[in-house]
Amino acid sequence: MWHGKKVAVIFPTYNEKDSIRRAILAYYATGLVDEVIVVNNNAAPGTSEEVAGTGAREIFETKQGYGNALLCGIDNSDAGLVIFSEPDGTFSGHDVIKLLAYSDDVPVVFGTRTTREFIWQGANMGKFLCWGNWAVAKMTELLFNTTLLTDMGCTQRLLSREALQLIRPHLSIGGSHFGPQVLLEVVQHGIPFVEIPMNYCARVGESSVTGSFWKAWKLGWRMIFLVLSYRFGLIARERLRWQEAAITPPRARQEEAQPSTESLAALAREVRERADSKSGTLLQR
Ligand SMILES: Nc1nc2c(ncn2[C@@H]2O[C@H](COP(=O)(O)OP(=O)(O)OP(=O)(O)O)[C@@H](O)[C@H]2O)c(=O)[nH]1
Ligand SMILES: [Mg+2]
Repeated sequence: MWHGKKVAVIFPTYNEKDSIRRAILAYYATGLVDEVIVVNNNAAPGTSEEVAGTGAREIFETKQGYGNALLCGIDNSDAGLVIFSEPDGTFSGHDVIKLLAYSDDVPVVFGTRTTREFIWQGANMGKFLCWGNWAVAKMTELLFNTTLLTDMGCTQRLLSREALQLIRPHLSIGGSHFGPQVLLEVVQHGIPFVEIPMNYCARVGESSVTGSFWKAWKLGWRMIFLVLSYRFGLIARERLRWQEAAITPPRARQEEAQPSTESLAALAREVRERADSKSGTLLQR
């Protein structure tokens, strides 16, 4: 739970049998996650056995692809805050609190894996992937004149239910470039967002997408083509913009909940008094 909102994590799974159990437990161990939804996308044999007993809810999507798996998870969740992630050991449950902290201010929080201090040894984030993701993100930022972006391919992110409801009818990509489509729909709907660094670790097991140079190269060009298609209206659709949808943004809700100066002063006094009495007790000892 986060400020009265249910928190769900969606883990699509295809080839993460050896890491999924640990990932689920790590996210639950934060004490902030109410539900982990595992979307079994014709996953490796033995995956269900690893999920059993962790408390996660396993659902099945037979249509192959990262996007299809995520869409199935979204449609089967009623949480107020939904975190997309991967159970391959690359992301850390520790970052859940960072995503949630920013969700107080914005309805969408994207992760970035291009901050040097957060890239761990053995992570699949060499120069080609790092600069490639950065370049496509910068291209998007410039073409849409939007908020700072530094990673087009980070799959750990948080979306509020309101943001998801707005963009859901527009999400159509079943494959790996579903992630960039979510980002572009958020931008096109004018939904406020921020991008924050995520810890990025070595993958457990074989990567089936960005582990191969040529697959990553192809995905890169597909992302560029997608960005250009959005920018030049090839995917023109009527969209209800965030502001027109009259959804109370989280920041406004925060402002409403701002305590008065008087009550803040009383609180500060109380904290000071408590600190004074505590140090008095220590001195007496
Ligand atoms: N390859 C593949 N992945 C799928 C499929 N359905 C869901 N996924 C999920 O998509 C995510 C990305 O696949 P990975 O093999 O981790 O690819 P990767 O090379 O690590 O790619 P990135 O995580 O984007 O860097 C994983 O969480 C998979 O579980 C599918 O049909 N094929
Ligand atoms: Mg991965």
